[in-house]
Order: sequence, then structure tokens, then C-alpha cells
Amino acid sequence: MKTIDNLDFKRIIIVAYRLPFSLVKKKGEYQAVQNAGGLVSAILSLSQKMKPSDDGSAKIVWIGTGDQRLENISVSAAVELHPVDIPKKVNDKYYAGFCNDTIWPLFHYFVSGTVFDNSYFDAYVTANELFFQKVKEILKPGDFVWVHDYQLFLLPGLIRKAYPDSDMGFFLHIPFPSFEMFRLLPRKWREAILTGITGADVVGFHINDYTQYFIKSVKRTLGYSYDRNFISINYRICKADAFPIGIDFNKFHEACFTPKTNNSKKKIKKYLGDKKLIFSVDRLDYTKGLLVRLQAYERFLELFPEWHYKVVFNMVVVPSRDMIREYRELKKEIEATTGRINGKYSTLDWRPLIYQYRSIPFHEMIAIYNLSDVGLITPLRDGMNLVAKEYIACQQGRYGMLVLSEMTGAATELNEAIIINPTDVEETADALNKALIMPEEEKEKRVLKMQNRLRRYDVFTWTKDFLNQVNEVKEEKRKLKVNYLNNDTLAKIRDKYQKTSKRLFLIDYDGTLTPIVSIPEMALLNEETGEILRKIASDPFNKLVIISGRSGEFLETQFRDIDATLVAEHGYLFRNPGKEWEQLQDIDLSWKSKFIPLLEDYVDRCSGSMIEDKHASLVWHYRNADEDIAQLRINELRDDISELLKNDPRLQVLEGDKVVEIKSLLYDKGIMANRIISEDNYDFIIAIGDDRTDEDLFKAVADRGFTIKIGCKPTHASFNLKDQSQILGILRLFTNS
Ligand code: GDG
Repeated sequence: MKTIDNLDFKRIIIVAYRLPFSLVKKKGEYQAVQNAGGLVSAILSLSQKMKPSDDGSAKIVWIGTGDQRLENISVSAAVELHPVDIPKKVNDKYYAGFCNDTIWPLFHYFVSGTVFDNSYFDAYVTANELFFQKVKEILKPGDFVWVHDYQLFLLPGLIRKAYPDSDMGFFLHIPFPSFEMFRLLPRKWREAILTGITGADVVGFHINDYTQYFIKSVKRTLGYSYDRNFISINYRICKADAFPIGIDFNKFHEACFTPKTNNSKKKIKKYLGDKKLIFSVDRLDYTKGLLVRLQAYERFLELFPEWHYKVVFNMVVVPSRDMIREYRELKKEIEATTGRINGKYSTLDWRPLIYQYRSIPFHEMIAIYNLSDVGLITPLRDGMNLVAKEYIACQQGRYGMLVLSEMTGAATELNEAIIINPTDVEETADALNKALIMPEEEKEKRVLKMQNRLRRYDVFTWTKDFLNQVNEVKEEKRKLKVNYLNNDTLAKIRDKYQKTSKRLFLIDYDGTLTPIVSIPEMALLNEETGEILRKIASDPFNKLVIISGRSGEFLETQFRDIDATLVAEHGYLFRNPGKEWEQLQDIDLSWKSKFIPLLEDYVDRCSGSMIEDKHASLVWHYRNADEDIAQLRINELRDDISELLKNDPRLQVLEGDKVVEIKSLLYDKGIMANRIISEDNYDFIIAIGDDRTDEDLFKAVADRGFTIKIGCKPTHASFNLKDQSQILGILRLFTNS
């Protein structure tokens, strides 16, 4: 793993909807003031940890909307700001429209509140293009671009198209919904969104569920195949993974006893006396479950009258979008419910609910976090929810308990909290009582466990983790760099061929001499290819070897009248022209009887799949099975096989194109190729293949000859051919026609 100061990037370009600074007039002068938020401080602290650039230029460049004057204001030597100007008319339909009235509700599962309006989508496209224009002005070779959130889904795709080699990450801060929800978007929008996101090399989500929903949506919308978290897109890969965002733990933990916080605490304690405090703080939003939270509190007061006069619930709602009708109505309803609860239970000396519609200063929030006996966080859906983490970070001196909605990303990490379903008013009411009566030692134990986790995986580790993954994918990309055969190389191959007289051809069958087809029996050698191979084989200076995973019987039917050596079952069997089949060596095959019942079970559980029983290996074919079910079964099969393999380390599992093959490690195409090569003093060797088993062949030949991989996957071969149809062009080099 690389450390941050060891990253391969010259600069990090952050693109997010908003810039991390606002322009504020102080004493008659405009000054840039840093906006609050973990992401902003994590990214800005990176600038100090990265190696300084030789020319002293900024390491972090931030692109986002904001006051245009920020362009010329220096916030730090390490950070540059570049405001994007989106005309108000576009922004209304883009930000207020598509972002907040389409994506936000739908991705939080509020279908009925989702607006589907083509003009919103058009504005979204325009705005993403405006961001792209800004990126174009700024981007230099060696930069890493990190795009954030749902306002910029299309941007990674636009950058990838213009700069195919760029290094890019994308992080989504809100949930990614299940495909059933996502598919409600018109197809054109869906395709644009996923093509956009998958433009990045690494796509991050808060939790594994969102990652899996995304991968599934990509598969079903764009048809890209995937292996675990890697999505294959034409000639590149995109890795989707979970990176649960953390908080600046120390900042919150250490703020609990500052003079300002202590001062606030004094006031709160004076007000509370010996009453217990329940606390919540959220932006005004329908996803936050504000009304059901109030109902749950009301139910708690009904069910547990022993808490009357002894508890106060302080609900802080931070103003947001209250110019919009739905939000105004939500606010009205909250106020009515608050009034009703207070009206019902208040006495001269006790008000059960204190509702505040305002944002509170940092130290006041820390004071309340620290003093609250219960943090009540009940969103109906939330990507992560940082308030829950901040509340836990602020427990010290005495311990409160967190009651947390299972619909938040945070619930997967904070499982020592009391986890509730926010729509279940009874359960939440019970949880409140449980939290209030929980013994001090138990609260301490639970809180300390959660604090350890939050301290370890804070927002700085989160950033490092994401950037490290980007670096790893960059390495992969380097390996993936394909070296297409060009005319110069072809001329060199032909030249060498003409000057030599002991030539060896090692050629794979499926995917190399014939295209991959859905029914393997239909992969027959066509006449033209057969004719060229016949010519090659008939030259007395040439030895042609067909080296395949197929059975000997099949190869015989295809090469009946061609003077070729046939190698079957990945090198287990071979037959020289006119001779009988021979085994490379005697191999114990008793393991097969253990695996057959296992594979039969998988055939029953995955309709359309089948077993092929070869001489020395067993193959499970799932080409004709439902792809989703097969993917599920493969994961189980991997586990089952590795269990059996523990007792038999001489076996190997090969995962090919829609097949899983179990075979002995004692033979492979490489071992066979080495043996053939050692039989004579070849002065020209060429090996051509397409799949993983051919990698052994390429490794065996290495720089003793030319190695060619069909397709653009990572390979040990020296050259790549874009697709199988080009094989004839290569073979014709060796005939006179
Ligand atoms: C997105 C996702 C995901 C709130 N009120 C006050 C105040 N705050 C601070 C909190 C906290 C932040 O605002 C809100 O946290 P969220 O987790 O809701 O973050 P958002 O940026 O709104 O939302 C969310 C997050 O991105 C990160 O990826 O967790 O799921 O929707 O830090 O402390 N701070 C002060 N006074 C307030 O009144 N000082």
C-alpha cells in the first residue's frame, strides 16, 4: 500500500457541486471562509501531506460553483479554487430540478415525490458540460480527478471520452438505490448516468449494498460484465467498492471540553436540572424521518409515563429549501405535531419537547452531543449520516446511547447502537426507554467499541483508502496497456519467418481459430482457416501444434486432414500426426469422484448448466444458464471447491469464459509447450491464444518467440489483436497467398 506522500499523482483535482470556501465581507473586505464539513478538511489536509511540487504550484485544485471572485483569492499556497458559472436559468432546472427533485427523492426511495421532466435532464447535461469545460481548462497530464456526488454523474464519462488515459475517481455521498428503483428513470437517462459514472477508474459508495446495487444496475442497463467488483468496459476496467466515510474524530472528541463548549454546557445543565436529554439535529428534509420521530416520542411518553417530568427531547431542525412547497408543508406539520405533543403533556414546570428551527454554532452542538443521554437519529434513508458518528465521538466523561435507524449507511458500522426501523413507532419508543435505562457500564462498553472504530477509520483514512485503491487500479491499467500488433511488427514477424527454417506454431483453438459461440459444439473450423492451416502444416520447415482445452475426440474431427500435432485437455494428451494419443504423464485421477457429486448439485441448482467429464479434468459449463443465478452459484461453488481443495493441493481451478474447470496442476499448456520447444532447435516460434490458460503458454515461450493475445485483457503476451476476426490476416503472413 502506498502512503499519501507517495502517490503517483502530481495534483488532485476535486470536482464537487460547491467550492469549499465562501466569500464573506469582513471589516469592509471580502474574505474566503472555509465551509464546514469533514470532506473539506480531509481534502485540504491532504495538500500538506503530498510531496510539494517543484514549481511550488498548488497540489489541490477544487472546481465547483461559488462566487466568481474566489478564482483570484488565495486561500492557501497549496490550494487553488476555480468557480464554475452556471447561468441561473440552467441552475434552477439542473440543481433545484434534476438533482433535488429527481435524483434526491428517487435515490432515497421517495418515488411519489420524484419529478420526471425532460427539460430538467437537459439542464443536467448542460451543467455537467459546463463543469467539463472548466476541467478541460485546468487538467494537466499526471493529475488525478476526483468527482463527487449526484450533481456530477455525467462528468467522469465526459472526461474519459476526451482524455482516455486520465486517472479518475467518483464518490457518491447518497445511497445508490436497488435496480427496481433505478430502472424507474427513463432508459436514456439511466444509460447516460451509468456511462458517466463508469467513466471513472474507481467508483466509491458508503456501503457494500449500494456498491452491489450499482454493479447490478450497470450490468442490466449497459450489459457490461463484471467479476466481483471489477466492471469490464471495452478496453478498460472500473472498480466499484465501499468506502464508508468517516469524521474528523479528534476534532469532535477534543472539542468536548474547550472553554466555549464548557460555557454552553453550563447553560444547558442549568436548564435541564436532573432531567435526561434526548437530542437530534438534521436538515429539514423528508428523508430524515422527522415526523415519525415525533410520533415515536409521543408514543414513548404514552407508554412510559414514569419518564414524565424527567426527560426533554431537543429537536434541532436546520433550515433548508423552505421556499419549496413540500418543505414548507413538512415544516408546518412538524410545528403542528410539536405543538400537539407539548400541548398534551406540558405543565408549568415541564416542557417535554424543545423544537428549534435554526442552525446552531459548532461548540453548542458539541455541548449538546456531549450532554445528551440519547442521540435519536431516525432517517428513513440516508447515505451515511455523520451526525450519528459525531454524537458517538462526543461521548466522554459520561456516556449516552445512540438510537439509530437501520436505513442509514452508518448503521452497518455502528452496530453497538440500538438499531431501529424508523417507521416502527412502537420499536423506536421502546428503544428510547431502553437507551435511557441502559446501565452505565454497558453504554460505556458499547460506545468505546464504536469510538475505536471511528478513530481508526476517520475521514483521513477514508481519503487515503480511496486514493490507494485508485493507485492500485492505475497499476492494473498499466498492466492492461495493450500493445496492438502494427504493420511494423507484422513486417518483422514475416521477415523472421522467411529467414528461418525450424519454425514452431503453437495455436489455441476456441476464441483464437474460431470465435466464441454460445454452443461449443458449433465452434467449427471454417474452410478458409482450415485451408491456411493446411498450407502452413504442409511446409516441411514448419511444425504446427494446436494446443487446446478441448477433448482429443473433438480436435480430431476438426483437424482430420491437417498435418498438425494436437494437444488436448490443456496439455494432458497429445497426438503427433499419424500417431496415437499419448498422455504427458500418469496422473492420479481419483479426486474426480469427489467432485462429480458436488458439480451435479450445481447443475440441479442452476438450470441450463452442465458438466463435461474430460479424461483428466471436470468442467462446469454455465453459458446457457441465467447469468445472475450463475454468478450467485459461482460464488458458492468457489467456496465449496476451495473447501475440497484443502485436502488436495495438487488441483487447480480455472475460470474461463462461462466455464469453471478443475484440473491437476501437473500439466498445463506451458508445461506442454516447454516440452515441445525442447524437442528441437526452433529458430522461429509463434504462440497465439485468447484466454487465461494461454497465459501459461505465453510465459513458456516468453522472449524465445512472438506471443500474441486475442483481445485486450492483461497478458504476458507481447502483442494484442483487437479481435478474433483478425487471425486470418496473421496466418496469411505464413502462406504465399
Ligand atoms: C450527504 C449524505 C452522508 C448539521 N446541522 C448543524 C451542523 N450540521 C453538520 C453535522 C454534520 C453535517 O452537518 C450533516 O451530516 P450528513 O451526514 O447529513 O451530511 P450531508 O453532507 O448533509 O449529506 C449523507 C454525507 O453526505 C457524507 O457523505 O453522510 O448521508 O446525504 O457534519 O455536524 N453543524 C453545525 N450546526 C448545525 O446546526 N455546526
